[in-house]
Amino acid sequence: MSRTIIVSNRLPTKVNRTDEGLSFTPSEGGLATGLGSIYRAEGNLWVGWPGLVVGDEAERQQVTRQLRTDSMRPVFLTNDEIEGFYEGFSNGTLWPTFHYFSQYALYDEQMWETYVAVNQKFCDAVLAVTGPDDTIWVHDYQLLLLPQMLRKARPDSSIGFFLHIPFPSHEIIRALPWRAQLLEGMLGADLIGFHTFGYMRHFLSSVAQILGLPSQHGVVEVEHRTVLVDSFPMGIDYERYSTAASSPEAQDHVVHYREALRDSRVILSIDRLDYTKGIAQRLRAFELLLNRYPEWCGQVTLVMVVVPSRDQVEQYKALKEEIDELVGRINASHRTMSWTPIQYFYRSLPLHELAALYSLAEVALVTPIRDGMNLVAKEFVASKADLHGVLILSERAGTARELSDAILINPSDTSQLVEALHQALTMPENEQVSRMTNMQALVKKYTVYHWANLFMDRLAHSKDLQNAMATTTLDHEILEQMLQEYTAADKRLLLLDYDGTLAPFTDDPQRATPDDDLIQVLKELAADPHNRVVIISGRDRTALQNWLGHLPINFIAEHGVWLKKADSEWKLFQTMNNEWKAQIRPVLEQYVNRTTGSFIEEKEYSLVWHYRRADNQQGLERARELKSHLTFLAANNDLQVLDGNKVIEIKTSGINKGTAAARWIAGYHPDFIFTIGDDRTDEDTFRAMPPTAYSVKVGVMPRSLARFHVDDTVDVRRVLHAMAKVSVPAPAAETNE
Ligand code: GDG
Repeated sequence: MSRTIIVSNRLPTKVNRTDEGLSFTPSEGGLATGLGSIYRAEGNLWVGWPGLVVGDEAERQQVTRQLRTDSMRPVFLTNDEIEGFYEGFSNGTLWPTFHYFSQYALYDEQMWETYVAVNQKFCDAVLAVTGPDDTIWVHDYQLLLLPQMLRKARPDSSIGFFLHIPFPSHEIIRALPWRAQLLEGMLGADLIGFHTFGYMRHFLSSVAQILGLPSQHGVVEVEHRTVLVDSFPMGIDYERYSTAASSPEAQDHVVHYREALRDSRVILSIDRLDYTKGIAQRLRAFELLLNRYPEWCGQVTLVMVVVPSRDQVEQYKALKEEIDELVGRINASHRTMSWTPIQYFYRSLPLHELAALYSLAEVALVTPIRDGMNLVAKEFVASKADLHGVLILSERAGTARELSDAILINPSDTSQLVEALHQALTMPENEQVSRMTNMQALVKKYTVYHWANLFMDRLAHSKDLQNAMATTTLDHEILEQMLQEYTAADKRLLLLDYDGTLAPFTDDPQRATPDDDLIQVLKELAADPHNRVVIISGRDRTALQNWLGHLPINFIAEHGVWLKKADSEWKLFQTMNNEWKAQIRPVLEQYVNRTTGSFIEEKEYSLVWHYRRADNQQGLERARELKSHLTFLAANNDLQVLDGNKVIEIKTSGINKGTAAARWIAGYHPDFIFTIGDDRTDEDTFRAMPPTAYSVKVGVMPRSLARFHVDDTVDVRRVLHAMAKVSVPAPAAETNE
């Protein structure tokens, strides 16, 4: 049975040492919730560190036993490993670099070595509990090398990777001494996911510039393997937050807070302590608001929750001091007997208290300097049952790409932040409701469950894509097998592409005339009464007629527009039907699901995907991807894909080599098919073939829908001659010669 294994640095349960022994606390994090239904399903597992150094063997066994009851497998780390791998390379090198704080990044070879060793430790732990058919989903920056390590051990496994933090510009990544190894590590996956299109673009650009691997429509070719790269904005468990906010427990807290705050209006700020979150900048903006708009003094309170995090690291200690100082100064200079400007909590709150704050706050101030996504913004939106409330959101949080109805600000622009606060506090109710309605619809639809399902679907798709494009060398053994089938067959169809297949390319296409050897071999093949030789080309019919028209062979010219049988005249190919819509529509729906704001229009002979209302960049990228996806699917369906103004239209009428080849198969009923070609238009032919056909791709890049490949036109001739040799010319043809 194929299982799914989730791997992340931390397990969704934290083990603590207490006076009574070990305690196990389930994590309330978004990832744990979103993946809960996956890792707890029959046979599935979550592999990770339990958050505590456990050296004692008996204790390790206890932890392992306990976690096993909830589908988890611990990876135990030593103090040195936590220092070098987690606090060191992960949080001291990668975290600052990926958040554009390169000035904080440590470049320490020892830490790197520990990072490699711990990734290997995770790899061993995963391999110990998985089989080759299992699907493995690796998470986040602590495990960038793991996909490649797993790939080496399990070349055919389905491996996904998701990065929860930003992927920065190539200019930042290139500063890392280990940049190539890190990118190669990630490329071990079959699917690499990011929160936004921008991160995905940065990654692809780094892969191109650092590793020299180009990409097309988010597909990177790595050693004959395709890796899909895509954006999957992570959502939240909407119900959980909307229910928590209106629960009696949360509402009790609301009453309690309201009493303490009297009539003061609440601006809310919630983060883990981190220099990426812009906490100090936010405090300065609040101070400036009170100075610039003194009418808010006594009227608004900033409720600020800072969750302790990484406080052993130097920058975090310094940040904590800075925040303490700022809060102290602002409170001291503005407070009155009945009003404290900032209510500051340096601790983690239970969910219901957090929900109470979301419910109570009129304004959420989410202004990170950099943030992969930021779930607090989405949780605030989900908590607003009455649709009142304003979200102020940094344009540098991944969420900003989706929540365009928030007041978007540049977190470095304190003055703009002050104006945004003033605007939020004075925003008319109807505007609040209208903005919140749009944001809620989005957060409700694109939940964390939607995110996880989408990722798993795409991972399966990436495997299908790889399998569909794998070819085998047409070696001596296969050739012998083919010749046996050829000899035994009664009605053989040979579909032969011309340029790049029968004839090598020339600088001037008009000079690619057939040589004597080619004419001879075609003649021999055509002379066998069991054979139908069809030249299937993009060339116009005149050239084909002039060069090969004197042979008793058949033609498909201009990619299927013109057809000619050996004994008759040129004819136009034409059909019109709508059966394809049932197949194409689900594909468009998939793109609607993945592209907020896009929609489908159905016309009599066409389907149209509109993306005018989608995020500009994402819309463009998805359009390119959809176009390529449809081109891939549409070929055998008599369709045409048109790239219009913010629309992609698919309509009946396209004719290609595949449709023309299919007509030959339907009319002739061959019991042996050989088809050979070198370019993208020949993929249409390959796609139209039954699985038993000998379809052969010519070229050094062997990825194709064909079953086999040969290197060049010399090989093509070798195969044709071998077939001609075992062909039996018709007696009449012999006497006529
Ligand atoms: C990383 C990326 C990306 C906060 N305070 C309390 C509390 N929280 C919860 C929030 C929210 C979570 O913590 C914070 O999530 P974020 O997304 O805001 O940030 P990171 O922890 O840095 O997460 C980030 C995320 O991964 C997912 O991919 O969005 O960009 O940096 O869920 O509610 N929860 C409780 N008490 C608190 O005091 N119970």
